[in-house]
Amino acid sequence: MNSISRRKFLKISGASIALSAALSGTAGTITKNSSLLNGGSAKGIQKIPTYCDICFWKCGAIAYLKDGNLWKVEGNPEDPLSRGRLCPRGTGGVGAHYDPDRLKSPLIRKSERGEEKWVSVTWEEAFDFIAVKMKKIEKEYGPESIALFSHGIGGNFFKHLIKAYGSTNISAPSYAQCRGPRDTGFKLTFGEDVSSPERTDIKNAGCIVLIGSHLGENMHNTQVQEFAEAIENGASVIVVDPRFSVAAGKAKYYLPIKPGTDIALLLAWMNVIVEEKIYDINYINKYAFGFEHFASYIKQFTPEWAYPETGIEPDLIRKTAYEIAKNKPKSLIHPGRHVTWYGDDSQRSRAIALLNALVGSWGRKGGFYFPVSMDIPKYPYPEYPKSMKGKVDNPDNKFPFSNETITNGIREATITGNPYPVKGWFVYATNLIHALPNEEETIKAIKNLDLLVVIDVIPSEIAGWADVVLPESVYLERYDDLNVEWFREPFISLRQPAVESPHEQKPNWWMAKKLADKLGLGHYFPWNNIEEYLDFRLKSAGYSLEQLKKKGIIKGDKQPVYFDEGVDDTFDTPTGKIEFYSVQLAEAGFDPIPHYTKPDEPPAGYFRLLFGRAPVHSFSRTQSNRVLMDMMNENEIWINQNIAERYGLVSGDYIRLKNQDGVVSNKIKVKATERIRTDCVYMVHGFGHNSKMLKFAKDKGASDAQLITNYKVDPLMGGTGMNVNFVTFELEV
Ligand SMILES: Nc1nc2c(c(=O)[nH]1)N[C@H]1C(S)=C(S)[C@@H](COP(=O)(O)OP(=O)(O)OC[C@H]3O[C@@H](n4cnc5c(=O)[nH]c(N)nc54)[C@H](O)[C@@H]3O)O[C@H]1N2
Ligand SMILES: Nc1nc2c(c(=O)[nH]1)N[C@H]1C(S)=C(S)[C@@H](COP(=O)(O)OP(=O)(O)OC[C@H]3O[C@@H](n4cnc5c(=O)[nH]c(N)nc54)[C@H](O)[C@@H]3O)O[C@H]1N2
Ligand code: SF4
Ligand SMILES: [Mo]
Repeated sequence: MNSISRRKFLKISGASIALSAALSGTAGTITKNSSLLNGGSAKGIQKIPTYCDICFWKCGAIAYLKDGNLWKVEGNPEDPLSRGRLCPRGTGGVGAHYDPDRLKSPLIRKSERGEEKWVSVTWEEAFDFIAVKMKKIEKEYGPESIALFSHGIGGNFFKHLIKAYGSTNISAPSYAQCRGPRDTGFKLTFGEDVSSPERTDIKNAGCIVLIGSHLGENMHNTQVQEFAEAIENGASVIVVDPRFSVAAGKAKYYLPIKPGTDIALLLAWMNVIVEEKIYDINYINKYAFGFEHFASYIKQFTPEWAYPETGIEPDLIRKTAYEIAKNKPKSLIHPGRHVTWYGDDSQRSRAIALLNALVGSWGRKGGFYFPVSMDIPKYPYPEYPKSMKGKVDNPDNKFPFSNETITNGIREATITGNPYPVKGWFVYATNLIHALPNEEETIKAIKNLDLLVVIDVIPSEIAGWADVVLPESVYLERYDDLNVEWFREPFISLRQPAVESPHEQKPNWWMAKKLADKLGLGHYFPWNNIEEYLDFRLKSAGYSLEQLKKKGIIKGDKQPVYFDEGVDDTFDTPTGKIEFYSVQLAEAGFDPIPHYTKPDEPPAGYFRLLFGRAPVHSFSRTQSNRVLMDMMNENEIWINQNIAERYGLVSGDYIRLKNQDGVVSNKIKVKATERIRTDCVYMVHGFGHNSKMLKFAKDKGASDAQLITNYKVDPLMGGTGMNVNFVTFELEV
């Protein structure tokens, strides 16, 4: 870790300790009972290993209790993902437990949907209400008419419940609004996707190319640590981003690309590498299918051709192509993660996959390793009922290369009733109002429902639309399913409670089990409590819960992860090779080799709206966390300095943004900067809450989601490209 980020980490842990100390002084007024679970005495320091849930990376953590009160959370040194260090968000995790705006008891709606008027009910009443509605929906429409949206491992028991009920309509925005096109592009090329945590061997790379993926603001912990390590070891970094990101500050080459033109750059890079025969010739001879075809196609896409498209000078395109080729095979063109940008995202991801193939990085040290895991059997549940109707999200296989359920497909079916009606939604740990593009469509779908159940920890916007809200214990207060990780070394980790929930909140497994009983599905939850479930799974692999509780981690034996170490070098594609030419794409009517289309230009006076992450926040889930808000309590709109001057704006002014469809944002603070191109603006995602019950987070900053009324659907897999909205400035606030 470089010195700047190390300082930042220290500053942040200092801040959270101070704040949590202050909070624990008043803990009695905030929480019913913060007392120690895993020991008798409430005196002194207790350490309880668990794993983090401020995002879904699942870093191993240690929760510290001081005199029975939650004090701080640090990295678990035993854990291969955190390597003893949490990111700033994970360190601020204590704020989730102490948040005074938390949901406290189950709620049932008492007026119109979305008005946020509730009666507080008992768990029994809430489950009775839900079960009656579910049975009615099942009788009228069939069990498939209940869908589940769920993000993160906490959703596992609800997934099990919904499958037991007879529906496979289960989806998360982490697919069609996030990594879906990347998975499709890589699978079409190599026969496998890059999974999560990504199989990127960042720490061993000699050259790292970041296309958008803004590591350092995107704080996926292991990747950021490995990125710092690679830089210390002298790796050269190439950053392609319309905005000078934190990562760009570490780059040898920074390419301020015109938004939406990355495919042109990728084609030009591949043109140089192929024409000058600086690719990995042995690797290509051994593994490639359709290379000749590809090589003749790529001839036309010279750096001179790409220059007017991308704004990147031919000389710089050549220099960076040489840099990428020179470091082969330790040249890692990062696949990105949030890649739903312009609707041609699977093809852009395929171009990234092909560039990696040219330099032979797939399966090689410093490129992409093959992740391994421990073999922990699943719980032997009874078989799920078979659905005759199948899934609702992708009628007639409209998106032939989708590998998971498409959130927006379920939403569309809920609006249209095709291919069959969807009448009930369960929403677990995903704030669909902020996560799906076009809020109006989401609300339209919700209005067609007979039942909306939201399981959350705070009164999020989606909870505001619910019929029933179920308050969950935060991750520091509960067990979850085992994390059987796929990584460069095999390990399992445990989430276990460090403190009790302060009010009526309950863990997901308990809710799913109770509801199963009400629905006559108790036999799908044959264990009495989650400890019994976890212990059963662990014992069937020769371990025990007692053993895992001690350190929170059990590691397996080292296994080969590169081709050189003996990993099977076959590819699960139709040809068994790396597909430079894809017959299956051609047969389905798509470009067999990635093709570039010009992005739409912003209308006069408008700027393309770009968005991304801030190091101290996760999505729209941390703006009520007082520790993290202490570090950043609103977002800003990045505007190019010259553009700002033209509008008479200086940093610190407040404006509103108006998009192409006339939607106007909350007021947002201006950041006038040279660090962004003149044709786009940038803001951090997740702010601008409007739920009335989010007393603290409400109206702090503006919401990108609200302005994303337009989206372009990826024809291969149904993902929603969201970087296709334009905004202008309203100076009167
Ligand atoms: N702190 C923090 N870290 C997180 C998360 C979080 O919420 N908070 N979320 C996690 C999750 S789930 C994900 S998916 C990742 C997302 O993180 P990434 O995958 O890194 O997200 P991107 O959308 O690739 O990155 C946004 C960057 O892309 C740039 N960009 C926008 N348009 C273009 C373009 O047309 N071309 C190019 N080359 N660049 C462009 C933007 O300027 C911005 O710098 O972050 C993960 N890490
Ligand atoms: N406009 C826009 N849309 C996006 C993105 C973007 O950058 N901009 N990013 C996309 C990406 S990359 C992704 S991965 C998705 C992420 O999408 P989501 O995962 O849906 O992210 P959030 O909007 O933060 O919703 C998380 C919800 O979970 C709740 N929650 C937090 N902890 C718990 C818990 O312990 N239990 C329960 N039950 N609930 C909990 C939070 O309060 C919040 O309401 O969004 C996608 N959509
Ligand atoms: S990356 Fe940060 S927020 Fe995500 S799990 Fe790890 S420590 Fe927690
Ligand atoms: Mo994501």
